[in-house]
Amino acid sequence: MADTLTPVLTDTWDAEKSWTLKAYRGRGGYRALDKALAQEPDAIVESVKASGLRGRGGAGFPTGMKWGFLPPLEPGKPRYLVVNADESEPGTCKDIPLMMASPHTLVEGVIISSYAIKANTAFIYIRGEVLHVVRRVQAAVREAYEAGHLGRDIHGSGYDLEIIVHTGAGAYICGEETALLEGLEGRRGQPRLRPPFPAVAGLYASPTVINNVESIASVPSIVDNGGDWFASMGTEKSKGFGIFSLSGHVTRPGQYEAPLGITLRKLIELAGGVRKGHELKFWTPGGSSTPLLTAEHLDVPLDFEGVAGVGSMLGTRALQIFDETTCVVRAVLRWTEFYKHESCGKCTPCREGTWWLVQTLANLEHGRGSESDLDQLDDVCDNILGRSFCALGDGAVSPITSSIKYFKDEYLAHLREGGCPFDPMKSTLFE
Ligand code: L3W
Ligand code: SF4
Repeated sequence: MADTLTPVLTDTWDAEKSWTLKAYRGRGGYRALDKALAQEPDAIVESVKASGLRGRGGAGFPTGMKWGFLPPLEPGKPRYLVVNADESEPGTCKDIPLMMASPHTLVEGVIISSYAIKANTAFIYIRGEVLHVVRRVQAAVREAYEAGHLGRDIHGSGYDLEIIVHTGAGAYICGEETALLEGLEGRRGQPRLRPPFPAVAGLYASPTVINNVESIASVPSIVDNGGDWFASMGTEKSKGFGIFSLSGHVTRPGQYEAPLGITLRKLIELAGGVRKGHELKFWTPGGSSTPLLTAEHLDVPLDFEGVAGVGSMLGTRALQIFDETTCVVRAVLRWTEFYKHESCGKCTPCREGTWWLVQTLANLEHGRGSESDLDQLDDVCDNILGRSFCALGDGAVSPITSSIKYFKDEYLAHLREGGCPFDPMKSTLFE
């Protein structure tokens, strides 16, 4: 059982000026790039396949396999690499700290990955609100150009690469890969029909690999240490390490990098425990789009299979911890308001359904509920789940259906007591 931290990506986050090229080189940065450029691109794809790395953006799709889906090179059809740095899943806080503390890990990952998939242009799509992150990544890209790590004839290898840092306009849906591509092409961010998947027809209808920041940032360590090294950590089908972001009612919230398969019990222990005098009530394994779990799931291995086995998803490893002072209906209402606001409006079940979900939950929370509300929640969730155009709709119903599964009594108490039975003065969560 994995029970220790494995700081690889987070190792030097606390070092002085960790984000500079000088600091990055001082700890061996851009060494992996030399190793990569000395190999054939396909050999790097094989190493990434051998590592077992699975996408760190939520879905866990095998990275090497995704790279392998690219069709053969064709004249006039460039290949692109796009980094999804649109982190905005509620509770997810790993890509932004990574880009702030160690942007060159991402830049080096982009260069190696672009070389591996034979792309000469790469985009880093960062959500527009985090201007400090945009500036930090832009500065790292500039430094990399000046040092000859980017541009023409990188390290004398004959390989050319341009990186373009693009800022989004702050829509959660642009984290969905095809909506992101629409945004990059200058259109309104709404999902496209898949297939074709981006690997076949992505940016400007060309073959495109889209990966999450953490996935791409993991590539230099794989090239430097070998695919077997990465695969020696984690579990049978969920290899390697990942950044778990703990937030909410723990003593020391923050990012904890550990092998996949570690348990929440262990992570909470490493984070100094649930805040003093309180106990765990519920938590999300991978942000609010993944069904809630409870204290009975403290020993579930946090890998793709373990979490799926108890009816949830590992997602982005955004562990939001809630103690017994939290009203589950209120927390779920807050998340549902987010989904309603972020629904792109393209399909009816999500656009209309999230509106109805907010109304019904708000009625329950604020003492306007009626006996039919639970059935109505059930019915609307049923009409969204599996009937929406993209994963946002499915994600929106996850906190509702799972909270009713584990905390139906609390919903009924809202009806019985004519509103929220929790004393808001005791809860610090929503201050
Ligand atoms: C080629 C095929 N490529 C699949 C590729 C596909 C994509 C990747 C995964 O949603 C989840 C979502 C959120 N040929 C392919 C193929 N691919 N089959 O593999 O695809 P998919 O459809 O499984 O997932 P997705 O659309 O990438 C991601 C959940 O993650 N999530 C994350 C949210 C985070 C944010 C954020 O912070 N911005 O949105 C949390 O749980 O709900 O279920 O690349 O092209 N045959
Ligand atoms: Fe847009 Fe929601 Fe439909 Fe996705 S599910 S396409 S976000 S309306």
